[in-house]
Amino acid sequence: MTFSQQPPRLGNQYEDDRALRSYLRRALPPDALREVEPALVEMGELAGGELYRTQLEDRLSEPRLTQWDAWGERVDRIEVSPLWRVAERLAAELGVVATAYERRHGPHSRVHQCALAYLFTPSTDIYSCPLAMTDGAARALIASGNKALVERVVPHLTSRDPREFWTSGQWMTELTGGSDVGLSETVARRDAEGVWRLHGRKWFTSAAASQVALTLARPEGNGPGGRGLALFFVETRDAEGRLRNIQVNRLKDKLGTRKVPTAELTLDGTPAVLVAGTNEGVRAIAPMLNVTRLWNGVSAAALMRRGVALARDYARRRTAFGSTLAEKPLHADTLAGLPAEAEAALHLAFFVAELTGREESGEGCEAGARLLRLLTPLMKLTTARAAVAVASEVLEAFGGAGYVEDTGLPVILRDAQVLSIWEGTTNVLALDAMRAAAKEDGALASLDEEIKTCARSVRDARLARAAKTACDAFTHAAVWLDDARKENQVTLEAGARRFALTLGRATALALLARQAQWSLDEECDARASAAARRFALSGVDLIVEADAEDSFALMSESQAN
Ligand code: MFK
Repeated sequence: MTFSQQPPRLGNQYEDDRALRSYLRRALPPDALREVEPALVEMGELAGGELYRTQLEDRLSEPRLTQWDAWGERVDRIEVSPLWRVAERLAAELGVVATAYERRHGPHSRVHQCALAYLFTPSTDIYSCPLAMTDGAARALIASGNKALVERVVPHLTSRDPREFWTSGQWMTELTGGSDVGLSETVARRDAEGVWRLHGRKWFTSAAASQVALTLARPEGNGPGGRGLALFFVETRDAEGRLRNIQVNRLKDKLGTRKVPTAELTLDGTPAVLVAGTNEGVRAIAPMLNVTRLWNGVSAAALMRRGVALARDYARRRTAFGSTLAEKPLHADTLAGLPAEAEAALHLAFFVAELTGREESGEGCEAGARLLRLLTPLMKLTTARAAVAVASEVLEAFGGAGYVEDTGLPVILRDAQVLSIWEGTTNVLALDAMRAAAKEDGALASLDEEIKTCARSVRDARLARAAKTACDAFTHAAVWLDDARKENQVTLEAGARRFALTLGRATALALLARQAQWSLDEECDARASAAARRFALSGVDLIVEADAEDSFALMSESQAN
């Protein structure tokens, strides 16, 4: 008989997710969990069923830009893929943004919303991008205190009615670069009627098909740098559906996120509304960045979980050398590191969601706000790096099939790769975290206390060793920071990434250990404990005394140095 290989299959992605369900049982009050669970079961069913099937069928379709109509009129119409059209409707109806603003469960609403996003994301080919920016725009507008915009725009961004629902873009990156936003060259001028008009080029505008966008521009006469920029709100089309003095020059040809219509735009007198003052635009857009960074972390955990679910299922079906892959010690050992990373990322991202929810519902405190400011970049960079590594290993777990496009597997790696690039690269966020640690008095001490509190909740002896790894890694990083601050700026900056990753991984481990003890006690389940112990062996303390001079020497390749 000819051998025939079975593809991996997915079940209900909520019901099958032991780590998510266990976390929600611990983190949510029982009545809140009872109320939100039906929506999560529904989303899990869609994600493992209809949406997943549509995703595989829709694999080859990509957004299309039509610049001219048949009669020579410039139209710049972007059509998104069929999967994205379904995703837009479902996202509105199922409240993937709205849940966080309806606040049915007070501070827990963010956790509820992130759980929906976590289930929705892996089956919708990064439709999480426009949703993240929409959520971020709602947050930034609310934080701005601009009553007129809040009343007119936020109800659309947070609507459950697909006919009313708007998504928002986040137009920041220009030709001058995506990290040093203060170099932006787009100029804002007031016309004779007093309307602000934007002139410039935006070089990397994700989800360009959105109805509205938040963007930065320099009011004429302002000084240089981020402080001279202002935050503007743009409605992309007029009542007839024509773009408002915006040209879509082309869509980017990217490695991944191929369903996301990322565009290069020219703004040629685009009317815009000032959101919050004529300067300090970077500060004004920061609430948006923090929300999109939270989505980034939730998406990283979600993509890892998807890869793990597929690789595990396949390992039970695939037979080679006389047994299934799941029965092979080396395969099991290799795969074990992946759920450990995914589970740790889940706890880190959802802890930031908890802190965010507390802030948003007015139940936060100053210490919580400082911790959130420090942990957001740490969480984003830590989970993103893990997602790239896990996605790569997932593909290898399938052998050659993982390298073949119509299995639907390679896209996981390509899409994961963006997570460590957009919304701040690993290095930019490591430096941001370093600045936050210096500026936010007591943030590091609060993080230390959080890690120690988690460790103190652990009683199981083997788990306690894992928790100690987290505490020791934090202490080593803190000692390194003190020494590096005394030494010089070069040492400090050169080590920022190792410092940030050590803090991020130590926090993730401590949170996972706390969950694992709870799971041992309340669920008699040792799997979270196994994940924590495995994670503790997988590089938590990354601090080393690397010589910055060596690094600069290695930058040069020529004979003469
Ligand atoms: C899967 C879902 C994922 C989501 C999809 C998203 C797709 C979107 C695609 C994109 O748009 S990618 C482009 C995103 N771009 C970035 O993330 C920018 C990366 N660069 C940085 O984050 C830089 O650190 C930064 C631009 C902020 C540096 O600019 P500046 O001009 O040097 O600002 P500075 O001096 O650091 O900060 C100015 C003020 O803002 C300071 O406050 P004060 O004026 O009170 O001193 C900062 O403390 C504050 N600030 C900066 N970042 C903050 C913040 N406050 C709170 N939170 C932050 N994150």
